[in-house]
Amino acid sequence: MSLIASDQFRIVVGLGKSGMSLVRFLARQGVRFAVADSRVNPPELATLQRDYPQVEVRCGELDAEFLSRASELYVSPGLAIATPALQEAAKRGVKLSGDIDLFARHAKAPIVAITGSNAKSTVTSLVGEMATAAGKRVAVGGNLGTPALDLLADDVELYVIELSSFQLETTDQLNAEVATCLNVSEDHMDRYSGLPAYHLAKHRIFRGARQVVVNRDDALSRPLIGEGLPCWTFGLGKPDFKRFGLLEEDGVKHLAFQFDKLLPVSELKIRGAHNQSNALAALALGHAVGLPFAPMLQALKSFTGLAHRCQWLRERDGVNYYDDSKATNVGAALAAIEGLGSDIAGKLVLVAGGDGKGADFTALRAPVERFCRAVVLLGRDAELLASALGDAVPLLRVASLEAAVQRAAELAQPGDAVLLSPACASLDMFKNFEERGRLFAQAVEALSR
Ligand code: UMA
Ligand code: ADP
Repeated sequence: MSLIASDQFRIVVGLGKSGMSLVRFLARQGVRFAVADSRVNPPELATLQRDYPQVEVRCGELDAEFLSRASELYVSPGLAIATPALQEAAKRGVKLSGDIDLFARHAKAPIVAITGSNAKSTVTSLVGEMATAAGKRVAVGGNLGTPALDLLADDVELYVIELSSFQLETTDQLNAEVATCLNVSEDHMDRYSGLPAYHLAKHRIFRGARQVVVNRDDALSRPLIGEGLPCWTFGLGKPDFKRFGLLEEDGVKHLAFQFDKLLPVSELKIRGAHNQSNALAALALGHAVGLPFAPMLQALKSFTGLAHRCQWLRERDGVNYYDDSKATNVGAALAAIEGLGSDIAGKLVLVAGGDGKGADFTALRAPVERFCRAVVLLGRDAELLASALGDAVPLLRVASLEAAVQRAAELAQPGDAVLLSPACASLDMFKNFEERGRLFAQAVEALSR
């Protein structure tokens, strides 16, 4: 049975991955709808015209008059709800909603909901692997991989969903079985008025949640709403009742719950303190939905990490090369610089820069001074980064990733690591962070043996 009234007219705004998943969903429900996109040639236009030729689609500048004919707009996450045509329609009484709200209303199995400025994809994938190891029929997606509406199926036993602040802005009520905001640091400042607005959007994840998971090391992860809900916490300190943490015995650190050791951290294949925190977050979420410890620990032991997240590429002349292209904000780059920097004998040669999304780079100065031999800068906001880093270490400017790798290889000494961790989005020079990471890896591979 459909939970949306079929007598009203709706418009899907945006024809990318989310828009196309909405089209498929609404068509299945037999709802009347049209599609609009502000781009002249949106990515899924050909697919829509091939599979749904009867659906009206309007491309190019959004028309408030047209949008106001709908009872509800399903707005894609890439489009800010502050967009004037959307605001005009809202003023005329049109409801602004999104794919996640529809997903939440139609999902029949419990939802594990994960947001945060960083570590979302790693923790989402880990919980997915844990549920699979526990024999659950699990569907994993959202901001990561498959759009949420495409995951809906009757035989799914558990949904593990990564959510961005953009998706949460249009979500009224998620009703997750367990929700977490892993951490909050500055990101997407080109879309929000400041950190408080971004923080508020992220915390919509707790609306209707039955349990919450909180990061003890980040006060901004504590729910603004939902006081009194069952709460599990994780952090790098000692655990306690209902707490996941690290216990040290005879110099060996263990992931632990309450008063019990679970696994020596040396058995994790993902490195660095930030990844120990990620492992603890995944354990807390899995535990909240009743996954047994044995399969969860098995999954943790075999998880090698996702591509482009501090991914080891090769060793050459005693120098290791790492691709952390997914570090698209300052918080992520900080975690990588500190995590890897304190793990190696030598120093880091950092490759950074790109589209800074309005971020303040000042926080990078101290860790760069402590852990880096030099920084190779590229991309649109290279000069902004340069002025934030000042004279902490030598700074070099290059015009391409190939040149960056070449210069970094010349500067690095045995025992050092060359780390691509840009602290910026990739879109000024590349299609996406994956392409940036791939080209970096190719340039590293092309260095002489
Ligand atoms: N756009 C327009 N006009 C429109 C609609 C979109 O110009 O009318 C532009 C947007 O400004 C944006 C681009 O098109 O630059 C893509 O936007 P979209 O909403 O069509 O994106 P989708 O293809 O639907 O992909 C989205 C997520 N993208 C964004 O939020 C920008 C994908 O996350 C997600 O995987 C997908 O839905 C399925 O759920 C990607 C992402 O970069 C990985 N997310 C950001 C992040 O992780 O930091 C939030
Ligand atoms: P997201 O999906 O939120 O972007 P990912 O799991 O893809 O998160 O990781 C993105 C980047 O964030 C990684 O490349 C790494 O540099 C950084 N990172 C990973 N875990 C953490 C953490 N716990 N705290 C801060 N930064 C992290």
